[in-house]
Amino acid sequence: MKRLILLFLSFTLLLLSGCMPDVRQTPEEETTLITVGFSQVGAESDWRVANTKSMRESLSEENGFELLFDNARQKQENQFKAIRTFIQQDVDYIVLAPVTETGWESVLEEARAADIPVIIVDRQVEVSDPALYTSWVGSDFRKTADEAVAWLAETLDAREEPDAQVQILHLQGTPGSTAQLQRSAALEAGAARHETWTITAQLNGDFTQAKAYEETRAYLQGNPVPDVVYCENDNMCFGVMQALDERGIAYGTGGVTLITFDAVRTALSYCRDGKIDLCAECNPLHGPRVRAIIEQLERGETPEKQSYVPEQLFTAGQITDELLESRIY
Ligand code: GYE
Repeated sequence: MKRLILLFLSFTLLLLSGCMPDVRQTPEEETTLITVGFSQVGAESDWRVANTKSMRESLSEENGFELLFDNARQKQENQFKAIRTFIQQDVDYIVLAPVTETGWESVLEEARAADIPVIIVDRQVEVSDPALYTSWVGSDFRKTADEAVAWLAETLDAREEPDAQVQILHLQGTPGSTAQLQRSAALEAGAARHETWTITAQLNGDFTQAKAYEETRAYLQGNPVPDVVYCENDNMCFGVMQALDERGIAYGTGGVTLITFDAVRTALSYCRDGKIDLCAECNPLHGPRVRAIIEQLERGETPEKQSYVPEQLFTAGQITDELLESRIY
């Protein structure tokens, strides 16, 4: 493995050459930085921006790392390019936040052949040989989404007419990403269990506000107002709110029920104000966890193969000023 070695040789040379005759010669010092290539999905959402910040802060020079960062702009081929560049640069570790689950075998084989450990963050990779990556850290997407769907079932049951038909509009994230697959599967399973629930449409908002707004706007032009909108992330929920606002359709308390994932501060504050009904948390602060994994590997220890971050659901009553102030994303 390569290390970026900063020898204070030039300093010593200056001393020897007599340029700084009054400064006493220090023993030769060595600073070793661990080089990490990080292939990030993009900057599509507030969650993603917070995730990038967390990674940059943890894998900083101060903490002993040299971070090579690549923004793939939500394209897998850009991630392939970035990883191959990291391999050429002979980095010590590769961190990959994969855009989708499939298609990683070859490039991960190349990293393995170069003897570079790969740590996966956030979404998962589907590979035949799990030894192709060292460790994964992220959310239990299915568990949190099942909890959100259970909340919806309870909320609908508590309505005056629990047997009324429920029309659900479903805003999906990037197709084939773990966050999309598992959040979608939870809702689909919920709909299969409840005869009264109908998913009226599944719109691809690609986890962005702009796309969700466009899709919802077009949908509302030709369809009845849904009872529930299930948004697979906060930014798509903001896009939905924009489209509903434009048509003067009420949402939140007394209007269309809005469910969203991530629970970034802006979404939590809408939730506290009764505009969003449920925020299902997804924690983006993976930087310290990735740093800890690398440090374990440096010590020759074996990190957990998979580690999940703890998360919870929020409704208005649970959102205090202190929570909003202390929320760093
Ligand atoms: O929910 C969304 C982001 O993969 C958990 O990606 C992540 C998702 C997150 O764009 O906001």
